[in-house]
Amino acid sequence: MKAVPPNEQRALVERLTKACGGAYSPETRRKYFISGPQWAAAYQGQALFYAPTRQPITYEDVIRELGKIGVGYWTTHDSDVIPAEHLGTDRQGEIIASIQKTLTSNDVKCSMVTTETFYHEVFAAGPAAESPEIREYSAFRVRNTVDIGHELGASYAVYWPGSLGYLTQGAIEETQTLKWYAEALNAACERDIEVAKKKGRPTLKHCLEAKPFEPQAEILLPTSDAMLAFIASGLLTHPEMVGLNPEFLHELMWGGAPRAALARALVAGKLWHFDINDGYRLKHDVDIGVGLVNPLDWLNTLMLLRSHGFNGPFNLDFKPHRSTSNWGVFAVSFPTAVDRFITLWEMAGEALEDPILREATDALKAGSGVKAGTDGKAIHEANRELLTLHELIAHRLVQLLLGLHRGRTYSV
Ligand code: GLT
Ligand code: MN
Ligand code: MN
Repeated sequence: MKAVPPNEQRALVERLTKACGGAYSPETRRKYFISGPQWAAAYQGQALFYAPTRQPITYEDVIRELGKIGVGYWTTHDSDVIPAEHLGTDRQGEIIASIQKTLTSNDVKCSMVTTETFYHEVFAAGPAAESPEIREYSAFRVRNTVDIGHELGASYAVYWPGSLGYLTQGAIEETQTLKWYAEALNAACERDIEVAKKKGRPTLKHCLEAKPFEPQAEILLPTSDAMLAFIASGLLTHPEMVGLNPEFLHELMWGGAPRAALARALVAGKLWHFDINDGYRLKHDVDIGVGLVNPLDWLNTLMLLRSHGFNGPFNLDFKPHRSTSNWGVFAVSFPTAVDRFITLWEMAGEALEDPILREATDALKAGSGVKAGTDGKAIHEANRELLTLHELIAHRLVQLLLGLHRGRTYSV
């Protein structure tokens, strides 16, 4: 193939993206509760061993481009859009007003706000450090985020305490640190009740997000299950206002099954918000676009969510590849991520209606009808042929994923 000079590269990427087919219209995309994070779109490709590969972009750029693609919701950290030194000042009010204008003119809504409690140097020892003035600052930050959320019309607040932990143990006392962390969440909930009342709005849904490691080596609340225990621990003054924002990859990172983790959140009534992405088990937080690594796991996960009536928010918490250009972030990363999600979501709906899967799962639940009392061996014998359906169900799901159920085969 001939070399592709710089001025012809976009046209090539565009032509091949189109040739992939399977794209939804912006109107169709807007029918789903899918949100685009400011930090994902503005991510410059940097990491511990990586220099940035993309130029900074603004919230105006992100909101405008999300609107064009058909991502109807936008999410942000406080400090993604307001420099830390302006938080809580008049300048914050001006920035919020300008964001609101940008959102309105692009027909995008702010669905969720979150507080950055990991990047700023004040959080070197985490948001619940020993020093009372650090903890007072954390409380200020989460309360202020609640204010921002109400100003922007959000319904959700997310907390990712990735710096609540340590590199080496012994310096902090874990039970005390957890109590201090709860105090920050209590401060956020109490402020929320006040502001919601004043504004005549419902209170926000406060959602905890777990990640097993990064940036701290050892994390005090490393999994969604640890978060559930924390919510029920008695340390929160308003546990009914606090639920979960699980992230698909964060469950894989500790070796968990995302679908089973979500099931535990569902039975606790705490699945409120969901970060969608993909990646590898027992590795670091690569935040790859949804469905690019584990589409079968995703299909299964969405079947569970659909059958329990969870319709979002689905937050596109992924990092466009470092090799993707600023232009490519909105021409390829976001639209293809949204479209893979919608395809998997619709496929999950079809799978729930699939007559073969239906009959197989119903038959398994009906059992053999043989009354064998307490004779385990006889019970097993009576169900023996029925249980073969487990493997057939797995085959059928792969068929649906690969389109084999529509007669797709490969000739040899
Ligand atoms: C950070 C983290 C994400 C969280 C974000 C919310 S920040 O990028 O890795 O998983 O959802 O604070
Ligand atoms: Mn996340
Ligand atoms: Mn992640």
